[in-house]
Amino acid sequence: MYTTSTILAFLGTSIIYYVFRQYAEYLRYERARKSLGCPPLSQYPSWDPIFGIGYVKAMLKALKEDRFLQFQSETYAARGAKVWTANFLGNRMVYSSEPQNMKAMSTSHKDAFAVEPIRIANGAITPFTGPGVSSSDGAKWQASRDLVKPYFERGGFSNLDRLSGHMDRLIDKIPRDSSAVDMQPLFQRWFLDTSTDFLFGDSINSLEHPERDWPQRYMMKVQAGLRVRLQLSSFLFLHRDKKWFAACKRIHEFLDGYINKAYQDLEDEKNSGKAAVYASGKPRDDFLWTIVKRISDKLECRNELTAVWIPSNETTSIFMSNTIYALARYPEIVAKIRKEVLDYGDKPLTFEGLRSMEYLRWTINESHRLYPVSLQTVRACVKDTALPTGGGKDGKSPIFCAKGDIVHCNRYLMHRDPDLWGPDAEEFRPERWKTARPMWKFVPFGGGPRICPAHVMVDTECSYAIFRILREFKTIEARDDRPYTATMRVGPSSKYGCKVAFIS
Ligand code: HEM
Ligand SMILES: *[C@@H]1O[C@H](CO)[C@@H](O)[C@H](O)[C@H]1NC(C)=O
Ligand SMILES: CC(=O)N[C@H]1CO[C@H](CO)[C@@H](O)[C@@H]1O
Repeated sequence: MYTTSTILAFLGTSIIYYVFRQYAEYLRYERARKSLGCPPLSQYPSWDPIFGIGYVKAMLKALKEDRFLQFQSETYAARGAKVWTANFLGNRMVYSSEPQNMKAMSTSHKDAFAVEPIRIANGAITPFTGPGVSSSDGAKWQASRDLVKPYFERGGFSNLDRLSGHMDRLIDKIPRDSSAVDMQPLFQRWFLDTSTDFLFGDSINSLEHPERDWPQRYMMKVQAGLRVRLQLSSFLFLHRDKKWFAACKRIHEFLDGYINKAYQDLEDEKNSGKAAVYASGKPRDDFLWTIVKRISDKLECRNELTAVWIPSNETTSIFMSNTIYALARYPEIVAKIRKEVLDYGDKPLTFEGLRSMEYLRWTINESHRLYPVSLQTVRACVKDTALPTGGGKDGKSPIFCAKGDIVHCNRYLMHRDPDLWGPDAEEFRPERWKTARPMWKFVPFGGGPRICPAHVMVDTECSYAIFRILREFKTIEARDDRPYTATMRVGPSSKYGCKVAFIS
């Protein structure tokens, strides 16, 4: 039997040990900070120095009330600083909205930062996927990056033919009688169709068969669970959602169907000496096909596939939906793009043709600026370092990032910062791109060696969609008066969708 006094003695020793360890860690932090010449960071106030419950609760509340974007602006504004720190469940978070820090973290200081510790090492995502291009560092990352690169380069430049059939089906779904339509789910299905086509060489065709979008619905469950798990971090054991594990399994089975077929095609190609083709007779050239030729392990193949598939739902489709949402509110911008579209005439639409439409490209950039699909670049700091700016009273001193800190570079705030864009920063005004030289204050796709490999593809697909829609319709009308309300899934998306009418 334990007596009360042994229990008390045990508790007492644990507390003393804890306090000592915290104190030693504090001294180490302070010494390293001073040796790098960094002033202390502005801090989110908290009554609980151990878990930072106050901050955690404020964030969860904002998420629940669909006020996460406002929460970003407010927490920064309340600190009166572009860099600050907070305790989140015992982890030190560093937040920055300074372009120079985004640049340093992505380029010159990139070796002091990593993604594996926050995505893989703690087991957060491993029930679903292993290391792939978006979740690994170092040599493993480089190998995966090389593997996916040729695919995205080719995909971005030459897929207009492949897009056209899916686009025809999307346009067919738009009412011709000026009645309202919610474009958000249509774009999501369009994107599911194009991405399964590009990734696996076989489209789900959910625009014609809406019930077939189940992989996205399961993926949604998987992603919601992943987000919880990534946030729980050291408290991962609390997450035991059976439905989540079941959803992972369904997605694995879905992907394995394609993977098995690809290995079978490869085998047949070897045996027959004839190149694998699609039902249409065209040679196979999808993403999966390029990777099965280089990876013989099925599981590894699936990891590479999911690493590309994870960022693919709700990115391009939400971006397109946001762009149409904005256009529906600016008829004069629509008129200018439509003029470019009509001036292009009937000649076959090419990648270069799309690139030549200046106003359309300005509009695309303006949409990325105001509605960035990815809010922040997040990395774990793996060795003590100083990022260039945002610290001290004048906000110009370097800032200290200690090993173990989780550093967030916020692009949403940067993209709307009047100090960087002028007083009309919040306005949707494509003309600003006539003179804007964005550099690191505009990084919708990140930058440096880890820049989104799909960035050319995304802009091409979005310009293509707008071109085709505006060749068909004269104007777009908003059919929803509520202000844009972002709800957080992978990134922010419009809570009320994108209800508009197209007028021919
Ligand atoms: C509007 C659409 C999209 C936006 C705004 C976007 C943005 C981003 C951003 C900000 C990053 C992080 C860059 C960094 O860490 O510095 C990223 C990484 C990545 N994105 Fe995208 N993305 C989009 C669509 C896509 C699509 C459609 C795919 C795939 C089909 C994709 C695949 C990836 C991959 C694989 C990475 C990881 C790259 C690496 O770590 O080396 N993205 N994206
Ligand atoms: C759009 O932004 C990119 C940076 O992502 C920039 O390189 C490009 O020049 C901009 N395009 C136009 C037309 O201003
Ligand atoms: C996070 C996520 O998975 N989002 C969407 C994926 O696509 C479907 C539509 O097929 C949406 O309903 C999800 O919200």
